[in-house]
Amino acid sequence: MRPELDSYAHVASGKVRDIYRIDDETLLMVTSDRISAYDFVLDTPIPDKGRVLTATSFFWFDHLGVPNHLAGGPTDERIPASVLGRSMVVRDLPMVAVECVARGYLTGSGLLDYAATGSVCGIELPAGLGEASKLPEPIFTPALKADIGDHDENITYEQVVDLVGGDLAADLKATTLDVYGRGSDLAAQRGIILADTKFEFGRAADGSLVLADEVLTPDSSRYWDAATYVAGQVQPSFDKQIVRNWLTGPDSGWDRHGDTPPPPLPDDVVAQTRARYIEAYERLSQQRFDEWPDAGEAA
Ligand code: Q0T
Repeated sequence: MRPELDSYAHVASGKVRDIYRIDDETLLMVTSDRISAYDFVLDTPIPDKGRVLTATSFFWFDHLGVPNHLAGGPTDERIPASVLGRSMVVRDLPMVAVECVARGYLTGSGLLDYAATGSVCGIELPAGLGEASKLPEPIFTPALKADIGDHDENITYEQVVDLVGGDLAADLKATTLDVYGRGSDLAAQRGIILADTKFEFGRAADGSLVLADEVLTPDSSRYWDAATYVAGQVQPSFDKQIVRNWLTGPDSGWDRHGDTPPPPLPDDVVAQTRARYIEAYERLSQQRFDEWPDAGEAA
């Protein structure tokens, strides 16, 4: 008999994920079907998004071969039937309070910082770069996690050293760039550009780094379709572009710079977006999403 979700104490929630306590050593991370766009969590869920992102994290944890926080598989008996397929059983670890971002391309807050200062997180970049430029080499651009609703704040490597010490800072940078390299290499083989991604790390008892959180999912990463990549312009998001186009197009009646929340999404936008998440998972993992566990099969 699987436990009920309400037998676990709620520990924390993010925009789209919730953490529960299983026991002193173990947490349950549950990913919902909620989607955000333009800094709003939309009222309309994307069916199966939580399962696709969970499948994507499991694939990468398995593929990357670096120590990670998983404490069980996707059908671990501690996972309640109601959240099967969108949950991970993980070791409760002391977390490093630095968001570890790797960027191979310039966009988002990296481009904003570069436009203002010519550097990103203290790393000087060549002149003449622009939106979606490929960087000469991938860079480590750490950030501090902001409160819900705010944006993470980019910091310099020196600030990371001041926060966590030189040994750990060096380990974070090297591991972040190493894992980004493995992820972007595999994605490139599948025709997908991993523009940037964010990792979070815990620490094992011996102080070594443990890859935690979700990994290389569309929510923690920018994925672009290599087939349509053009430097110099904003790239369509592999997963969210259909939602963004509809929200900012004439049919939504919504003003992203106004003060009203976005309207509900039409069914066809939901269905096409669901298909994009599944396509990203299936292309990257070469696995079929319809073989991934779900709540129905535990019932
Ligand atoms: C964490 C202890 O995902 C987060 O918040 C969303 C609700 C960030 N977060 C991670 C932890 C993890 C992980 N992952 C872990 N293995 N051990 N804490 C807490 N917040």
